[in-house]
Amino acid sequence: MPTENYKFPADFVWGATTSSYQIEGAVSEDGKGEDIWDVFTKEDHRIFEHHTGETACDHYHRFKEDVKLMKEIGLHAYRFSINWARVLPDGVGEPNPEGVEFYHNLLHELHAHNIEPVVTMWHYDLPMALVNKYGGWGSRQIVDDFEYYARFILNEYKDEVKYWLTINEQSIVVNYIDRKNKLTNEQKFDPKFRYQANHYMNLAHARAAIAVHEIVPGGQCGAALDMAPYYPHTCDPKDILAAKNASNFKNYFYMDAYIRGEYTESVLAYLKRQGLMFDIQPGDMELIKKGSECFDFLGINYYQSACVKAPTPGAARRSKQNNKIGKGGHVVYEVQPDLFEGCKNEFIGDTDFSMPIDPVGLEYVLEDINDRYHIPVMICENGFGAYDKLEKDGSIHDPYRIEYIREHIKAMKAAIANGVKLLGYNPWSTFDLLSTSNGIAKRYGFVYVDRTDDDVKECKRYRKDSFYWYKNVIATNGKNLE
Ligand code: BGP
Repeated sequence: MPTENYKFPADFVWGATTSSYQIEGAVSEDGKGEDIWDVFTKEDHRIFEHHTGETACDHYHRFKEDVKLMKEIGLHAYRFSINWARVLPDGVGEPNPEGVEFYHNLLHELHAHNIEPVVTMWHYDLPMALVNKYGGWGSRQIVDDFEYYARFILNEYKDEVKYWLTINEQSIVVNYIDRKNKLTNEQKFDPKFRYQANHYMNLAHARAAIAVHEIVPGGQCGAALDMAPYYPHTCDPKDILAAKNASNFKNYFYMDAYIRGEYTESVLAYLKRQGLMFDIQPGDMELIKKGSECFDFLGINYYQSACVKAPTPGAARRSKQNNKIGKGGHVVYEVQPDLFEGCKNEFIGDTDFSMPIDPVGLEYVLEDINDRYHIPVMICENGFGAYDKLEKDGSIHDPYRIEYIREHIKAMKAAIANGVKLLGYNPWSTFDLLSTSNGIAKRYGFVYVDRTDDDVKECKRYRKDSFYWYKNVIATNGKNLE
């Protein structure tokens, strides 16, 4: 039977995704503590043209209307994150009752509409209090404090949430350490810092995963990793070796820690050779191993694939940068000295923001993960960022988004046909929200939020064409993709 004729299992979960800072707004209301995004969006203008999440999509005040829209589209699940500093303004210690209540109210609303919550504990927005106290992920103390936070929210919401994701896109936080964190100067110029921070994240994740199993009846724990397959530029064995190196360095290094409870040996050897090795204390690897025994499913955020070749001798280390202006071109490719160098894949096109569009890559990563780890997977993000236009009659025509999601759903069918245990699909994003790189102008949602980067207007919600299309996909359990 051709793979396109395969069906999604009857219990397949169709959902959609957001994250707290990008959607909530109300950044200084009702006792919320400051988080790193509150600070660096203003100070260093980290988001294109100085945009902040002060209002975002005003979800904090409109969550009831938003949950009704989720119900209308037919979502089985909604993935969102808890803002750590909203519930624990100082990162640890005294909780903020109004913040705690906000998430109870949201969860109550979701359950009243029969929508399963999938909750991320930490999606980039670290409390500033912990950065001021000891430099955030730069100190081992964060492992205890993350566990404190995890245990607090698990005890608080254990009867309302079964699916927990500990950390969003750890590999992105590590690879873009200066863009996703508020760093001290010392941290900024310490090349080892990101790998030490990564080790602390693995310890923190392990403590939280153990806590999910201890506290939540029937709790399921995962983490959401950004995932791109790394293709060789040519069949020159040096390019093929570069692609293998990139897969180890960018993907397996993180998955091996979560799922197998160990570090990928070739990556450790490379870090040692480059003078970038981090400190591992006695007991750390035992904890990471124990955490892996509590890891039930892998969340993956899939947007794009990547292409690499043998590194140019002597090329300096740098990370990838897509264009921010939405006009194509302007990509700076990643270089890891003596390991691999990014380059353009001539076989696939890309978005106006230079993200390669590659549905086949989704099938590739899903099957690769299944063959290597035999673990259930939940797609936690996948989506198309574009400039959408609100027409005078309130319609928004986004055929490019429908096309993108349709092709990725076909890839999911093929992966299921090839044995992948796919739990669900949560495209990014439920509503338009603040892009971490491009502000509100780059939109991903099924629901259009009427505001611009300069004028928050009333944030009125409008249904896009993709809203009606996805509704029909869900209603037919992925059968009707037209
Ligand atoms: C993922 C993040 C999301 C979201 C998305 C879109 O990496 O988990 O938080 O930001 O990418 O990317 P961007 O915000 O750069 O447009």
